[in-house]
Amino acid sequence: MQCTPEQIEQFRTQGYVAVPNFWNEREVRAMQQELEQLKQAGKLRNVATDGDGKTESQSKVNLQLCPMYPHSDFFRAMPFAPRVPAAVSQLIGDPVLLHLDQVFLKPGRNGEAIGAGTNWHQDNAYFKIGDPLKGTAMWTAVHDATAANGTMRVVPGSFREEYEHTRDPDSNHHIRCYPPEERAETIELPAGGVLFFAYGTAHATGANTTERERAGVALHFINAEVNSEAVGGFEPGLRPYLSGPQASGGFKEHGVRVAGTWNEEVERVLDGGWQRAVDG
Ligand SMILES: O=C(O)CCC(=O)C(=O)O
Repeated sequence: MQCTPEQIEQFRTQGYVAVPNFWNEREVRAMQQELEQLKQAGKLRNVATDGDGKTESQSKVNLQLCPMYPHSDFFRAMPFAPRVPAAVSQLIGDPVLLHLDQVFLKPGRNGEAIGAGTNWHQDNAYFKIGDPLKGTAMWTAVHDATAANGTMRVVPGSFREEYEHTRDPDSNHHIRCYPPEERAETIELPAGGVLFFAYGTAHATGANTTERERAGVALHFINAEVNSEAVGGFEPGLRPYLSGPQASGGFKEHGVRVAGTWNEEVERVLDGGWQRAVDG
């Protein structure tokens, strides 16, 4: 996987770049199957609240699992798929570390209940690195992501600005900001497409107004230069090096070699082997 010079330029000047067809059809199907198993195992929690930041909403549902890797060997392997560090290192430079993994799933409309979006924020309001282009999220559309089902919106160039964040009353733990929404772009992506956006890029997702669920897997990466500054995410010793001389294929951080297992994991999940991956 190589980003084109135009894609790299867009990331550096606008703070985001969309790459359709990043994952193939088998990989997408395996993601959907593994998520279904995690959902059925009760691992995803509704983080949407009724406007007080505390009371779990019965009418809005924003299901989140963070982190994912302790619950799924499949999702643990995803950032080690060779095209991931290859693309990320072109955007933020080597060495690349995985900083956090999580999933947000918005169920389809079900009676009164609706899949809820995640309000505007800059990831750097959590992570606080000095150069907001030295960290990037890689958001994978696990299902086709459209305006109607609340796909990602971003404010181009917003990594140059720092917005004030306050507690998000619609979530039990998030913070939010109020960026200039009139500048926002809506990023529609077919399933398997990814959106890279820098830690400083203001972004939000909307409500899912369709009948079908929609999920996004968000992997966050930093350049090793900012490892000691970055707060939140995995504890520093548990942030796997994915490139550079300290990369051990996950052995140092996970105690097992994870690099090289992605294709096997995809086939295992497609064969119905989820029981070995989901704990508890
Ligand atoms: O998928 C979503 O709803 C939000 C994802 C997100 O905001 C993030 O990864 O920072």
